[in-house]
Amino acid sequence: TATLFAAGASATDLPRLVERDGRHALLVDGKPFLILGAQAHNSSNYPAGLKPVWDAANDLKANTVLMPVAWEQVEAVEGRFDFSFVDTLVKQARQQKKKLVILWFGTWKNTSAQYTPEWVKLNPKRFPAMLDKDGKPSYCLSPFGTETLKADKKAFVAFMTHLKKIDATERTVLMVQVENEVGTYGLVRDYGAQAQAAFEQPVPAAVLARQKPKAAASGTWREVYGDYADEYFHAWAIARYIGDIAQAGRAVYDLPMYVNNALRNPLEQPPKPWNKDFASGGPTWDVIDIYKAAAPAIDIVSPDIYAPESDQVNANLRLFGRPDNALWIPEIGTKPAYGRMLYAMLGRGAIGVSPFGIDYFNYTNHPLGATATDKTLVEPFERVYRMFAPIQRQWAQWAFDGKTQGVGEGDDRKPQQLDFPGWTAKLTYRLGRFGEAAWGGEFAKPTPGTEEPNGGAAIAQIAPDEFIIIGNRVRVRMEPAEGTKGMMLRAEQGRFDAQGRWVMERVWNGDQVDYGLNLPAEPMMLKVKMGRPAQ
Ligand code: N0T
Repeated sequence: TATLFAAGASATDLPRLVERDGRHALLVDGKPFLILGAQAHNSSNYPAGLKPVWDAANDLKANTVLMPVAWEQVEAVEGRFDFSFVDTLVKQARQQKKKLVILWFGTWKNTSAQYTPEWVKLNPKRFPAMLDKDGKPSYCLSPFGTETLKADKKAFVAFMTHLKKIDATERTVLMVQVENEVGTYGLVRDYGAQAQAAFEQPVPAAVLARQKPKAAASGTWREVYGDYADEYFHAWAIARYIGDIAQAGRAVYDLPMYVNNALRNPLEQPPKPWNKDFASGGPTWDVIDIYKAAAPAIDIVSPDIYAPESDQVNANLRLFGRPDNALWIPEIGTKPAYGRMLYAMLGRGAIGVSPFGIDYFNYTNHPLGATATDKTLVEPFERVYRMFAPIQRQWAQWAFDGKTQGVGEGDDRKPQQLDFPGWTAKLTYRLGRFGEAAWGGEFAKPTPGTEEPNGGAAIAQIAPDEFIIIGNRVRVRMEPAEGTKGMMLRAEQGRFDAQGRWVMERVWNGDQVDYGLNLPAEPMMLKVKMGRPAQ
């Protein structure tokens, strides 16, 4: 793999996404990069809002900050652009040694028009809303508003042009999110004249080729997709709109671009037709193919995870991480329960993750996130970031090579298993030093501190018989794959130094390895050597 990125890669190469064997990497300076992100609160996109963001991001040990830039802020007066905040943001990010992901809050922010400039808000004739069946305007701007599209695109292109001007040599900005959590609540699609006319047209071939027809192989949206026609059509209309904006921006400055999604329930299988239960037309997992077909300039459809139940989180990781869609989690709630799920995300080869509201601004989005606005806010995430930060590039490379896996403790507290070529990792939770329930008394009781699930591990197979294990509050037992013989030979606790060399701090044996590797409350990094007896 050393040669893979050698050709032509230099420090000023554009960040870009690559795929190999169904796995993904974000290449920065030609090498895989792991985004250990921190997303600011929504209204922190002003110079005075930045310090509490840097402070929190630094406490978290994040390498990247996700920050909105709003249409209302850069084009308050039509045609007059002001990118002074972008200048301040990029300059301070460099001082703070942080990369940036910029979120373009334009036509839609959580589906609404609240971030559009006043001249857009006050001119519904020129910038029309979606209409319901009775012709009543919705709160949501229509994806068929040709003037809206033109105006948003013009502002976005101006923004990307500016970004190129200030960042083409340093590349502080890694990616751009186009709009935020799009779709429409309460209305399945636009019933305006233009929308209706398009709805009655045949489904475009590009969509047919990707999104499996349900009723007929071709025809109108209703004919092909039956009860799903309205929401699929709306997804197509919005995706096309965003894809158009993204494409125009990339023509100027070709950064990776993505959309984020306020999720539908991933456990509803098969997904039922829309019933006001999520934002119709948003990039939910079941319409990823429509987004791919209608918005080829969008690289990734990504989940914003605000349901902390482990089966919800795992289902979303499975549904959004695909050979044609890199796993990238631009938002997770800051409730401590999400902390352990970072092991699952990074183990599964995500290009990155970012808790939302890593910001000491005096505001909390509880119950989506934590109530804390001080250092305790970042602790559940810092604990894991701390372990990955020193090996971020190495981990991204291992993940891209398919060598990593990971899990967070399930809400059911049950054992889990990760299968690697030749070896199996068995993970158990809530165990004390011995975990021998049969001995009774204290032995039968779970370890204090494990009342709530808070364990997990991420494991990389760095050689056929060698593993790096990062985890906490878990017992990891490495075993030979079924039908083979083998054993653990040596477990070293340690770390990698700045040159990427392993520094052994102690050898684990005795109590620390009885019944398995007993990873304590605070995360540890172990290098484990396995072996097979001579035949
Ligand atoms: C998020 C954030 C911010 C199971 C909420 C989450 C951010 C946006 N929206 O603080 O507004 O800009 O992307 C929506 C969560 C839906 C509720 C799910 C309950």
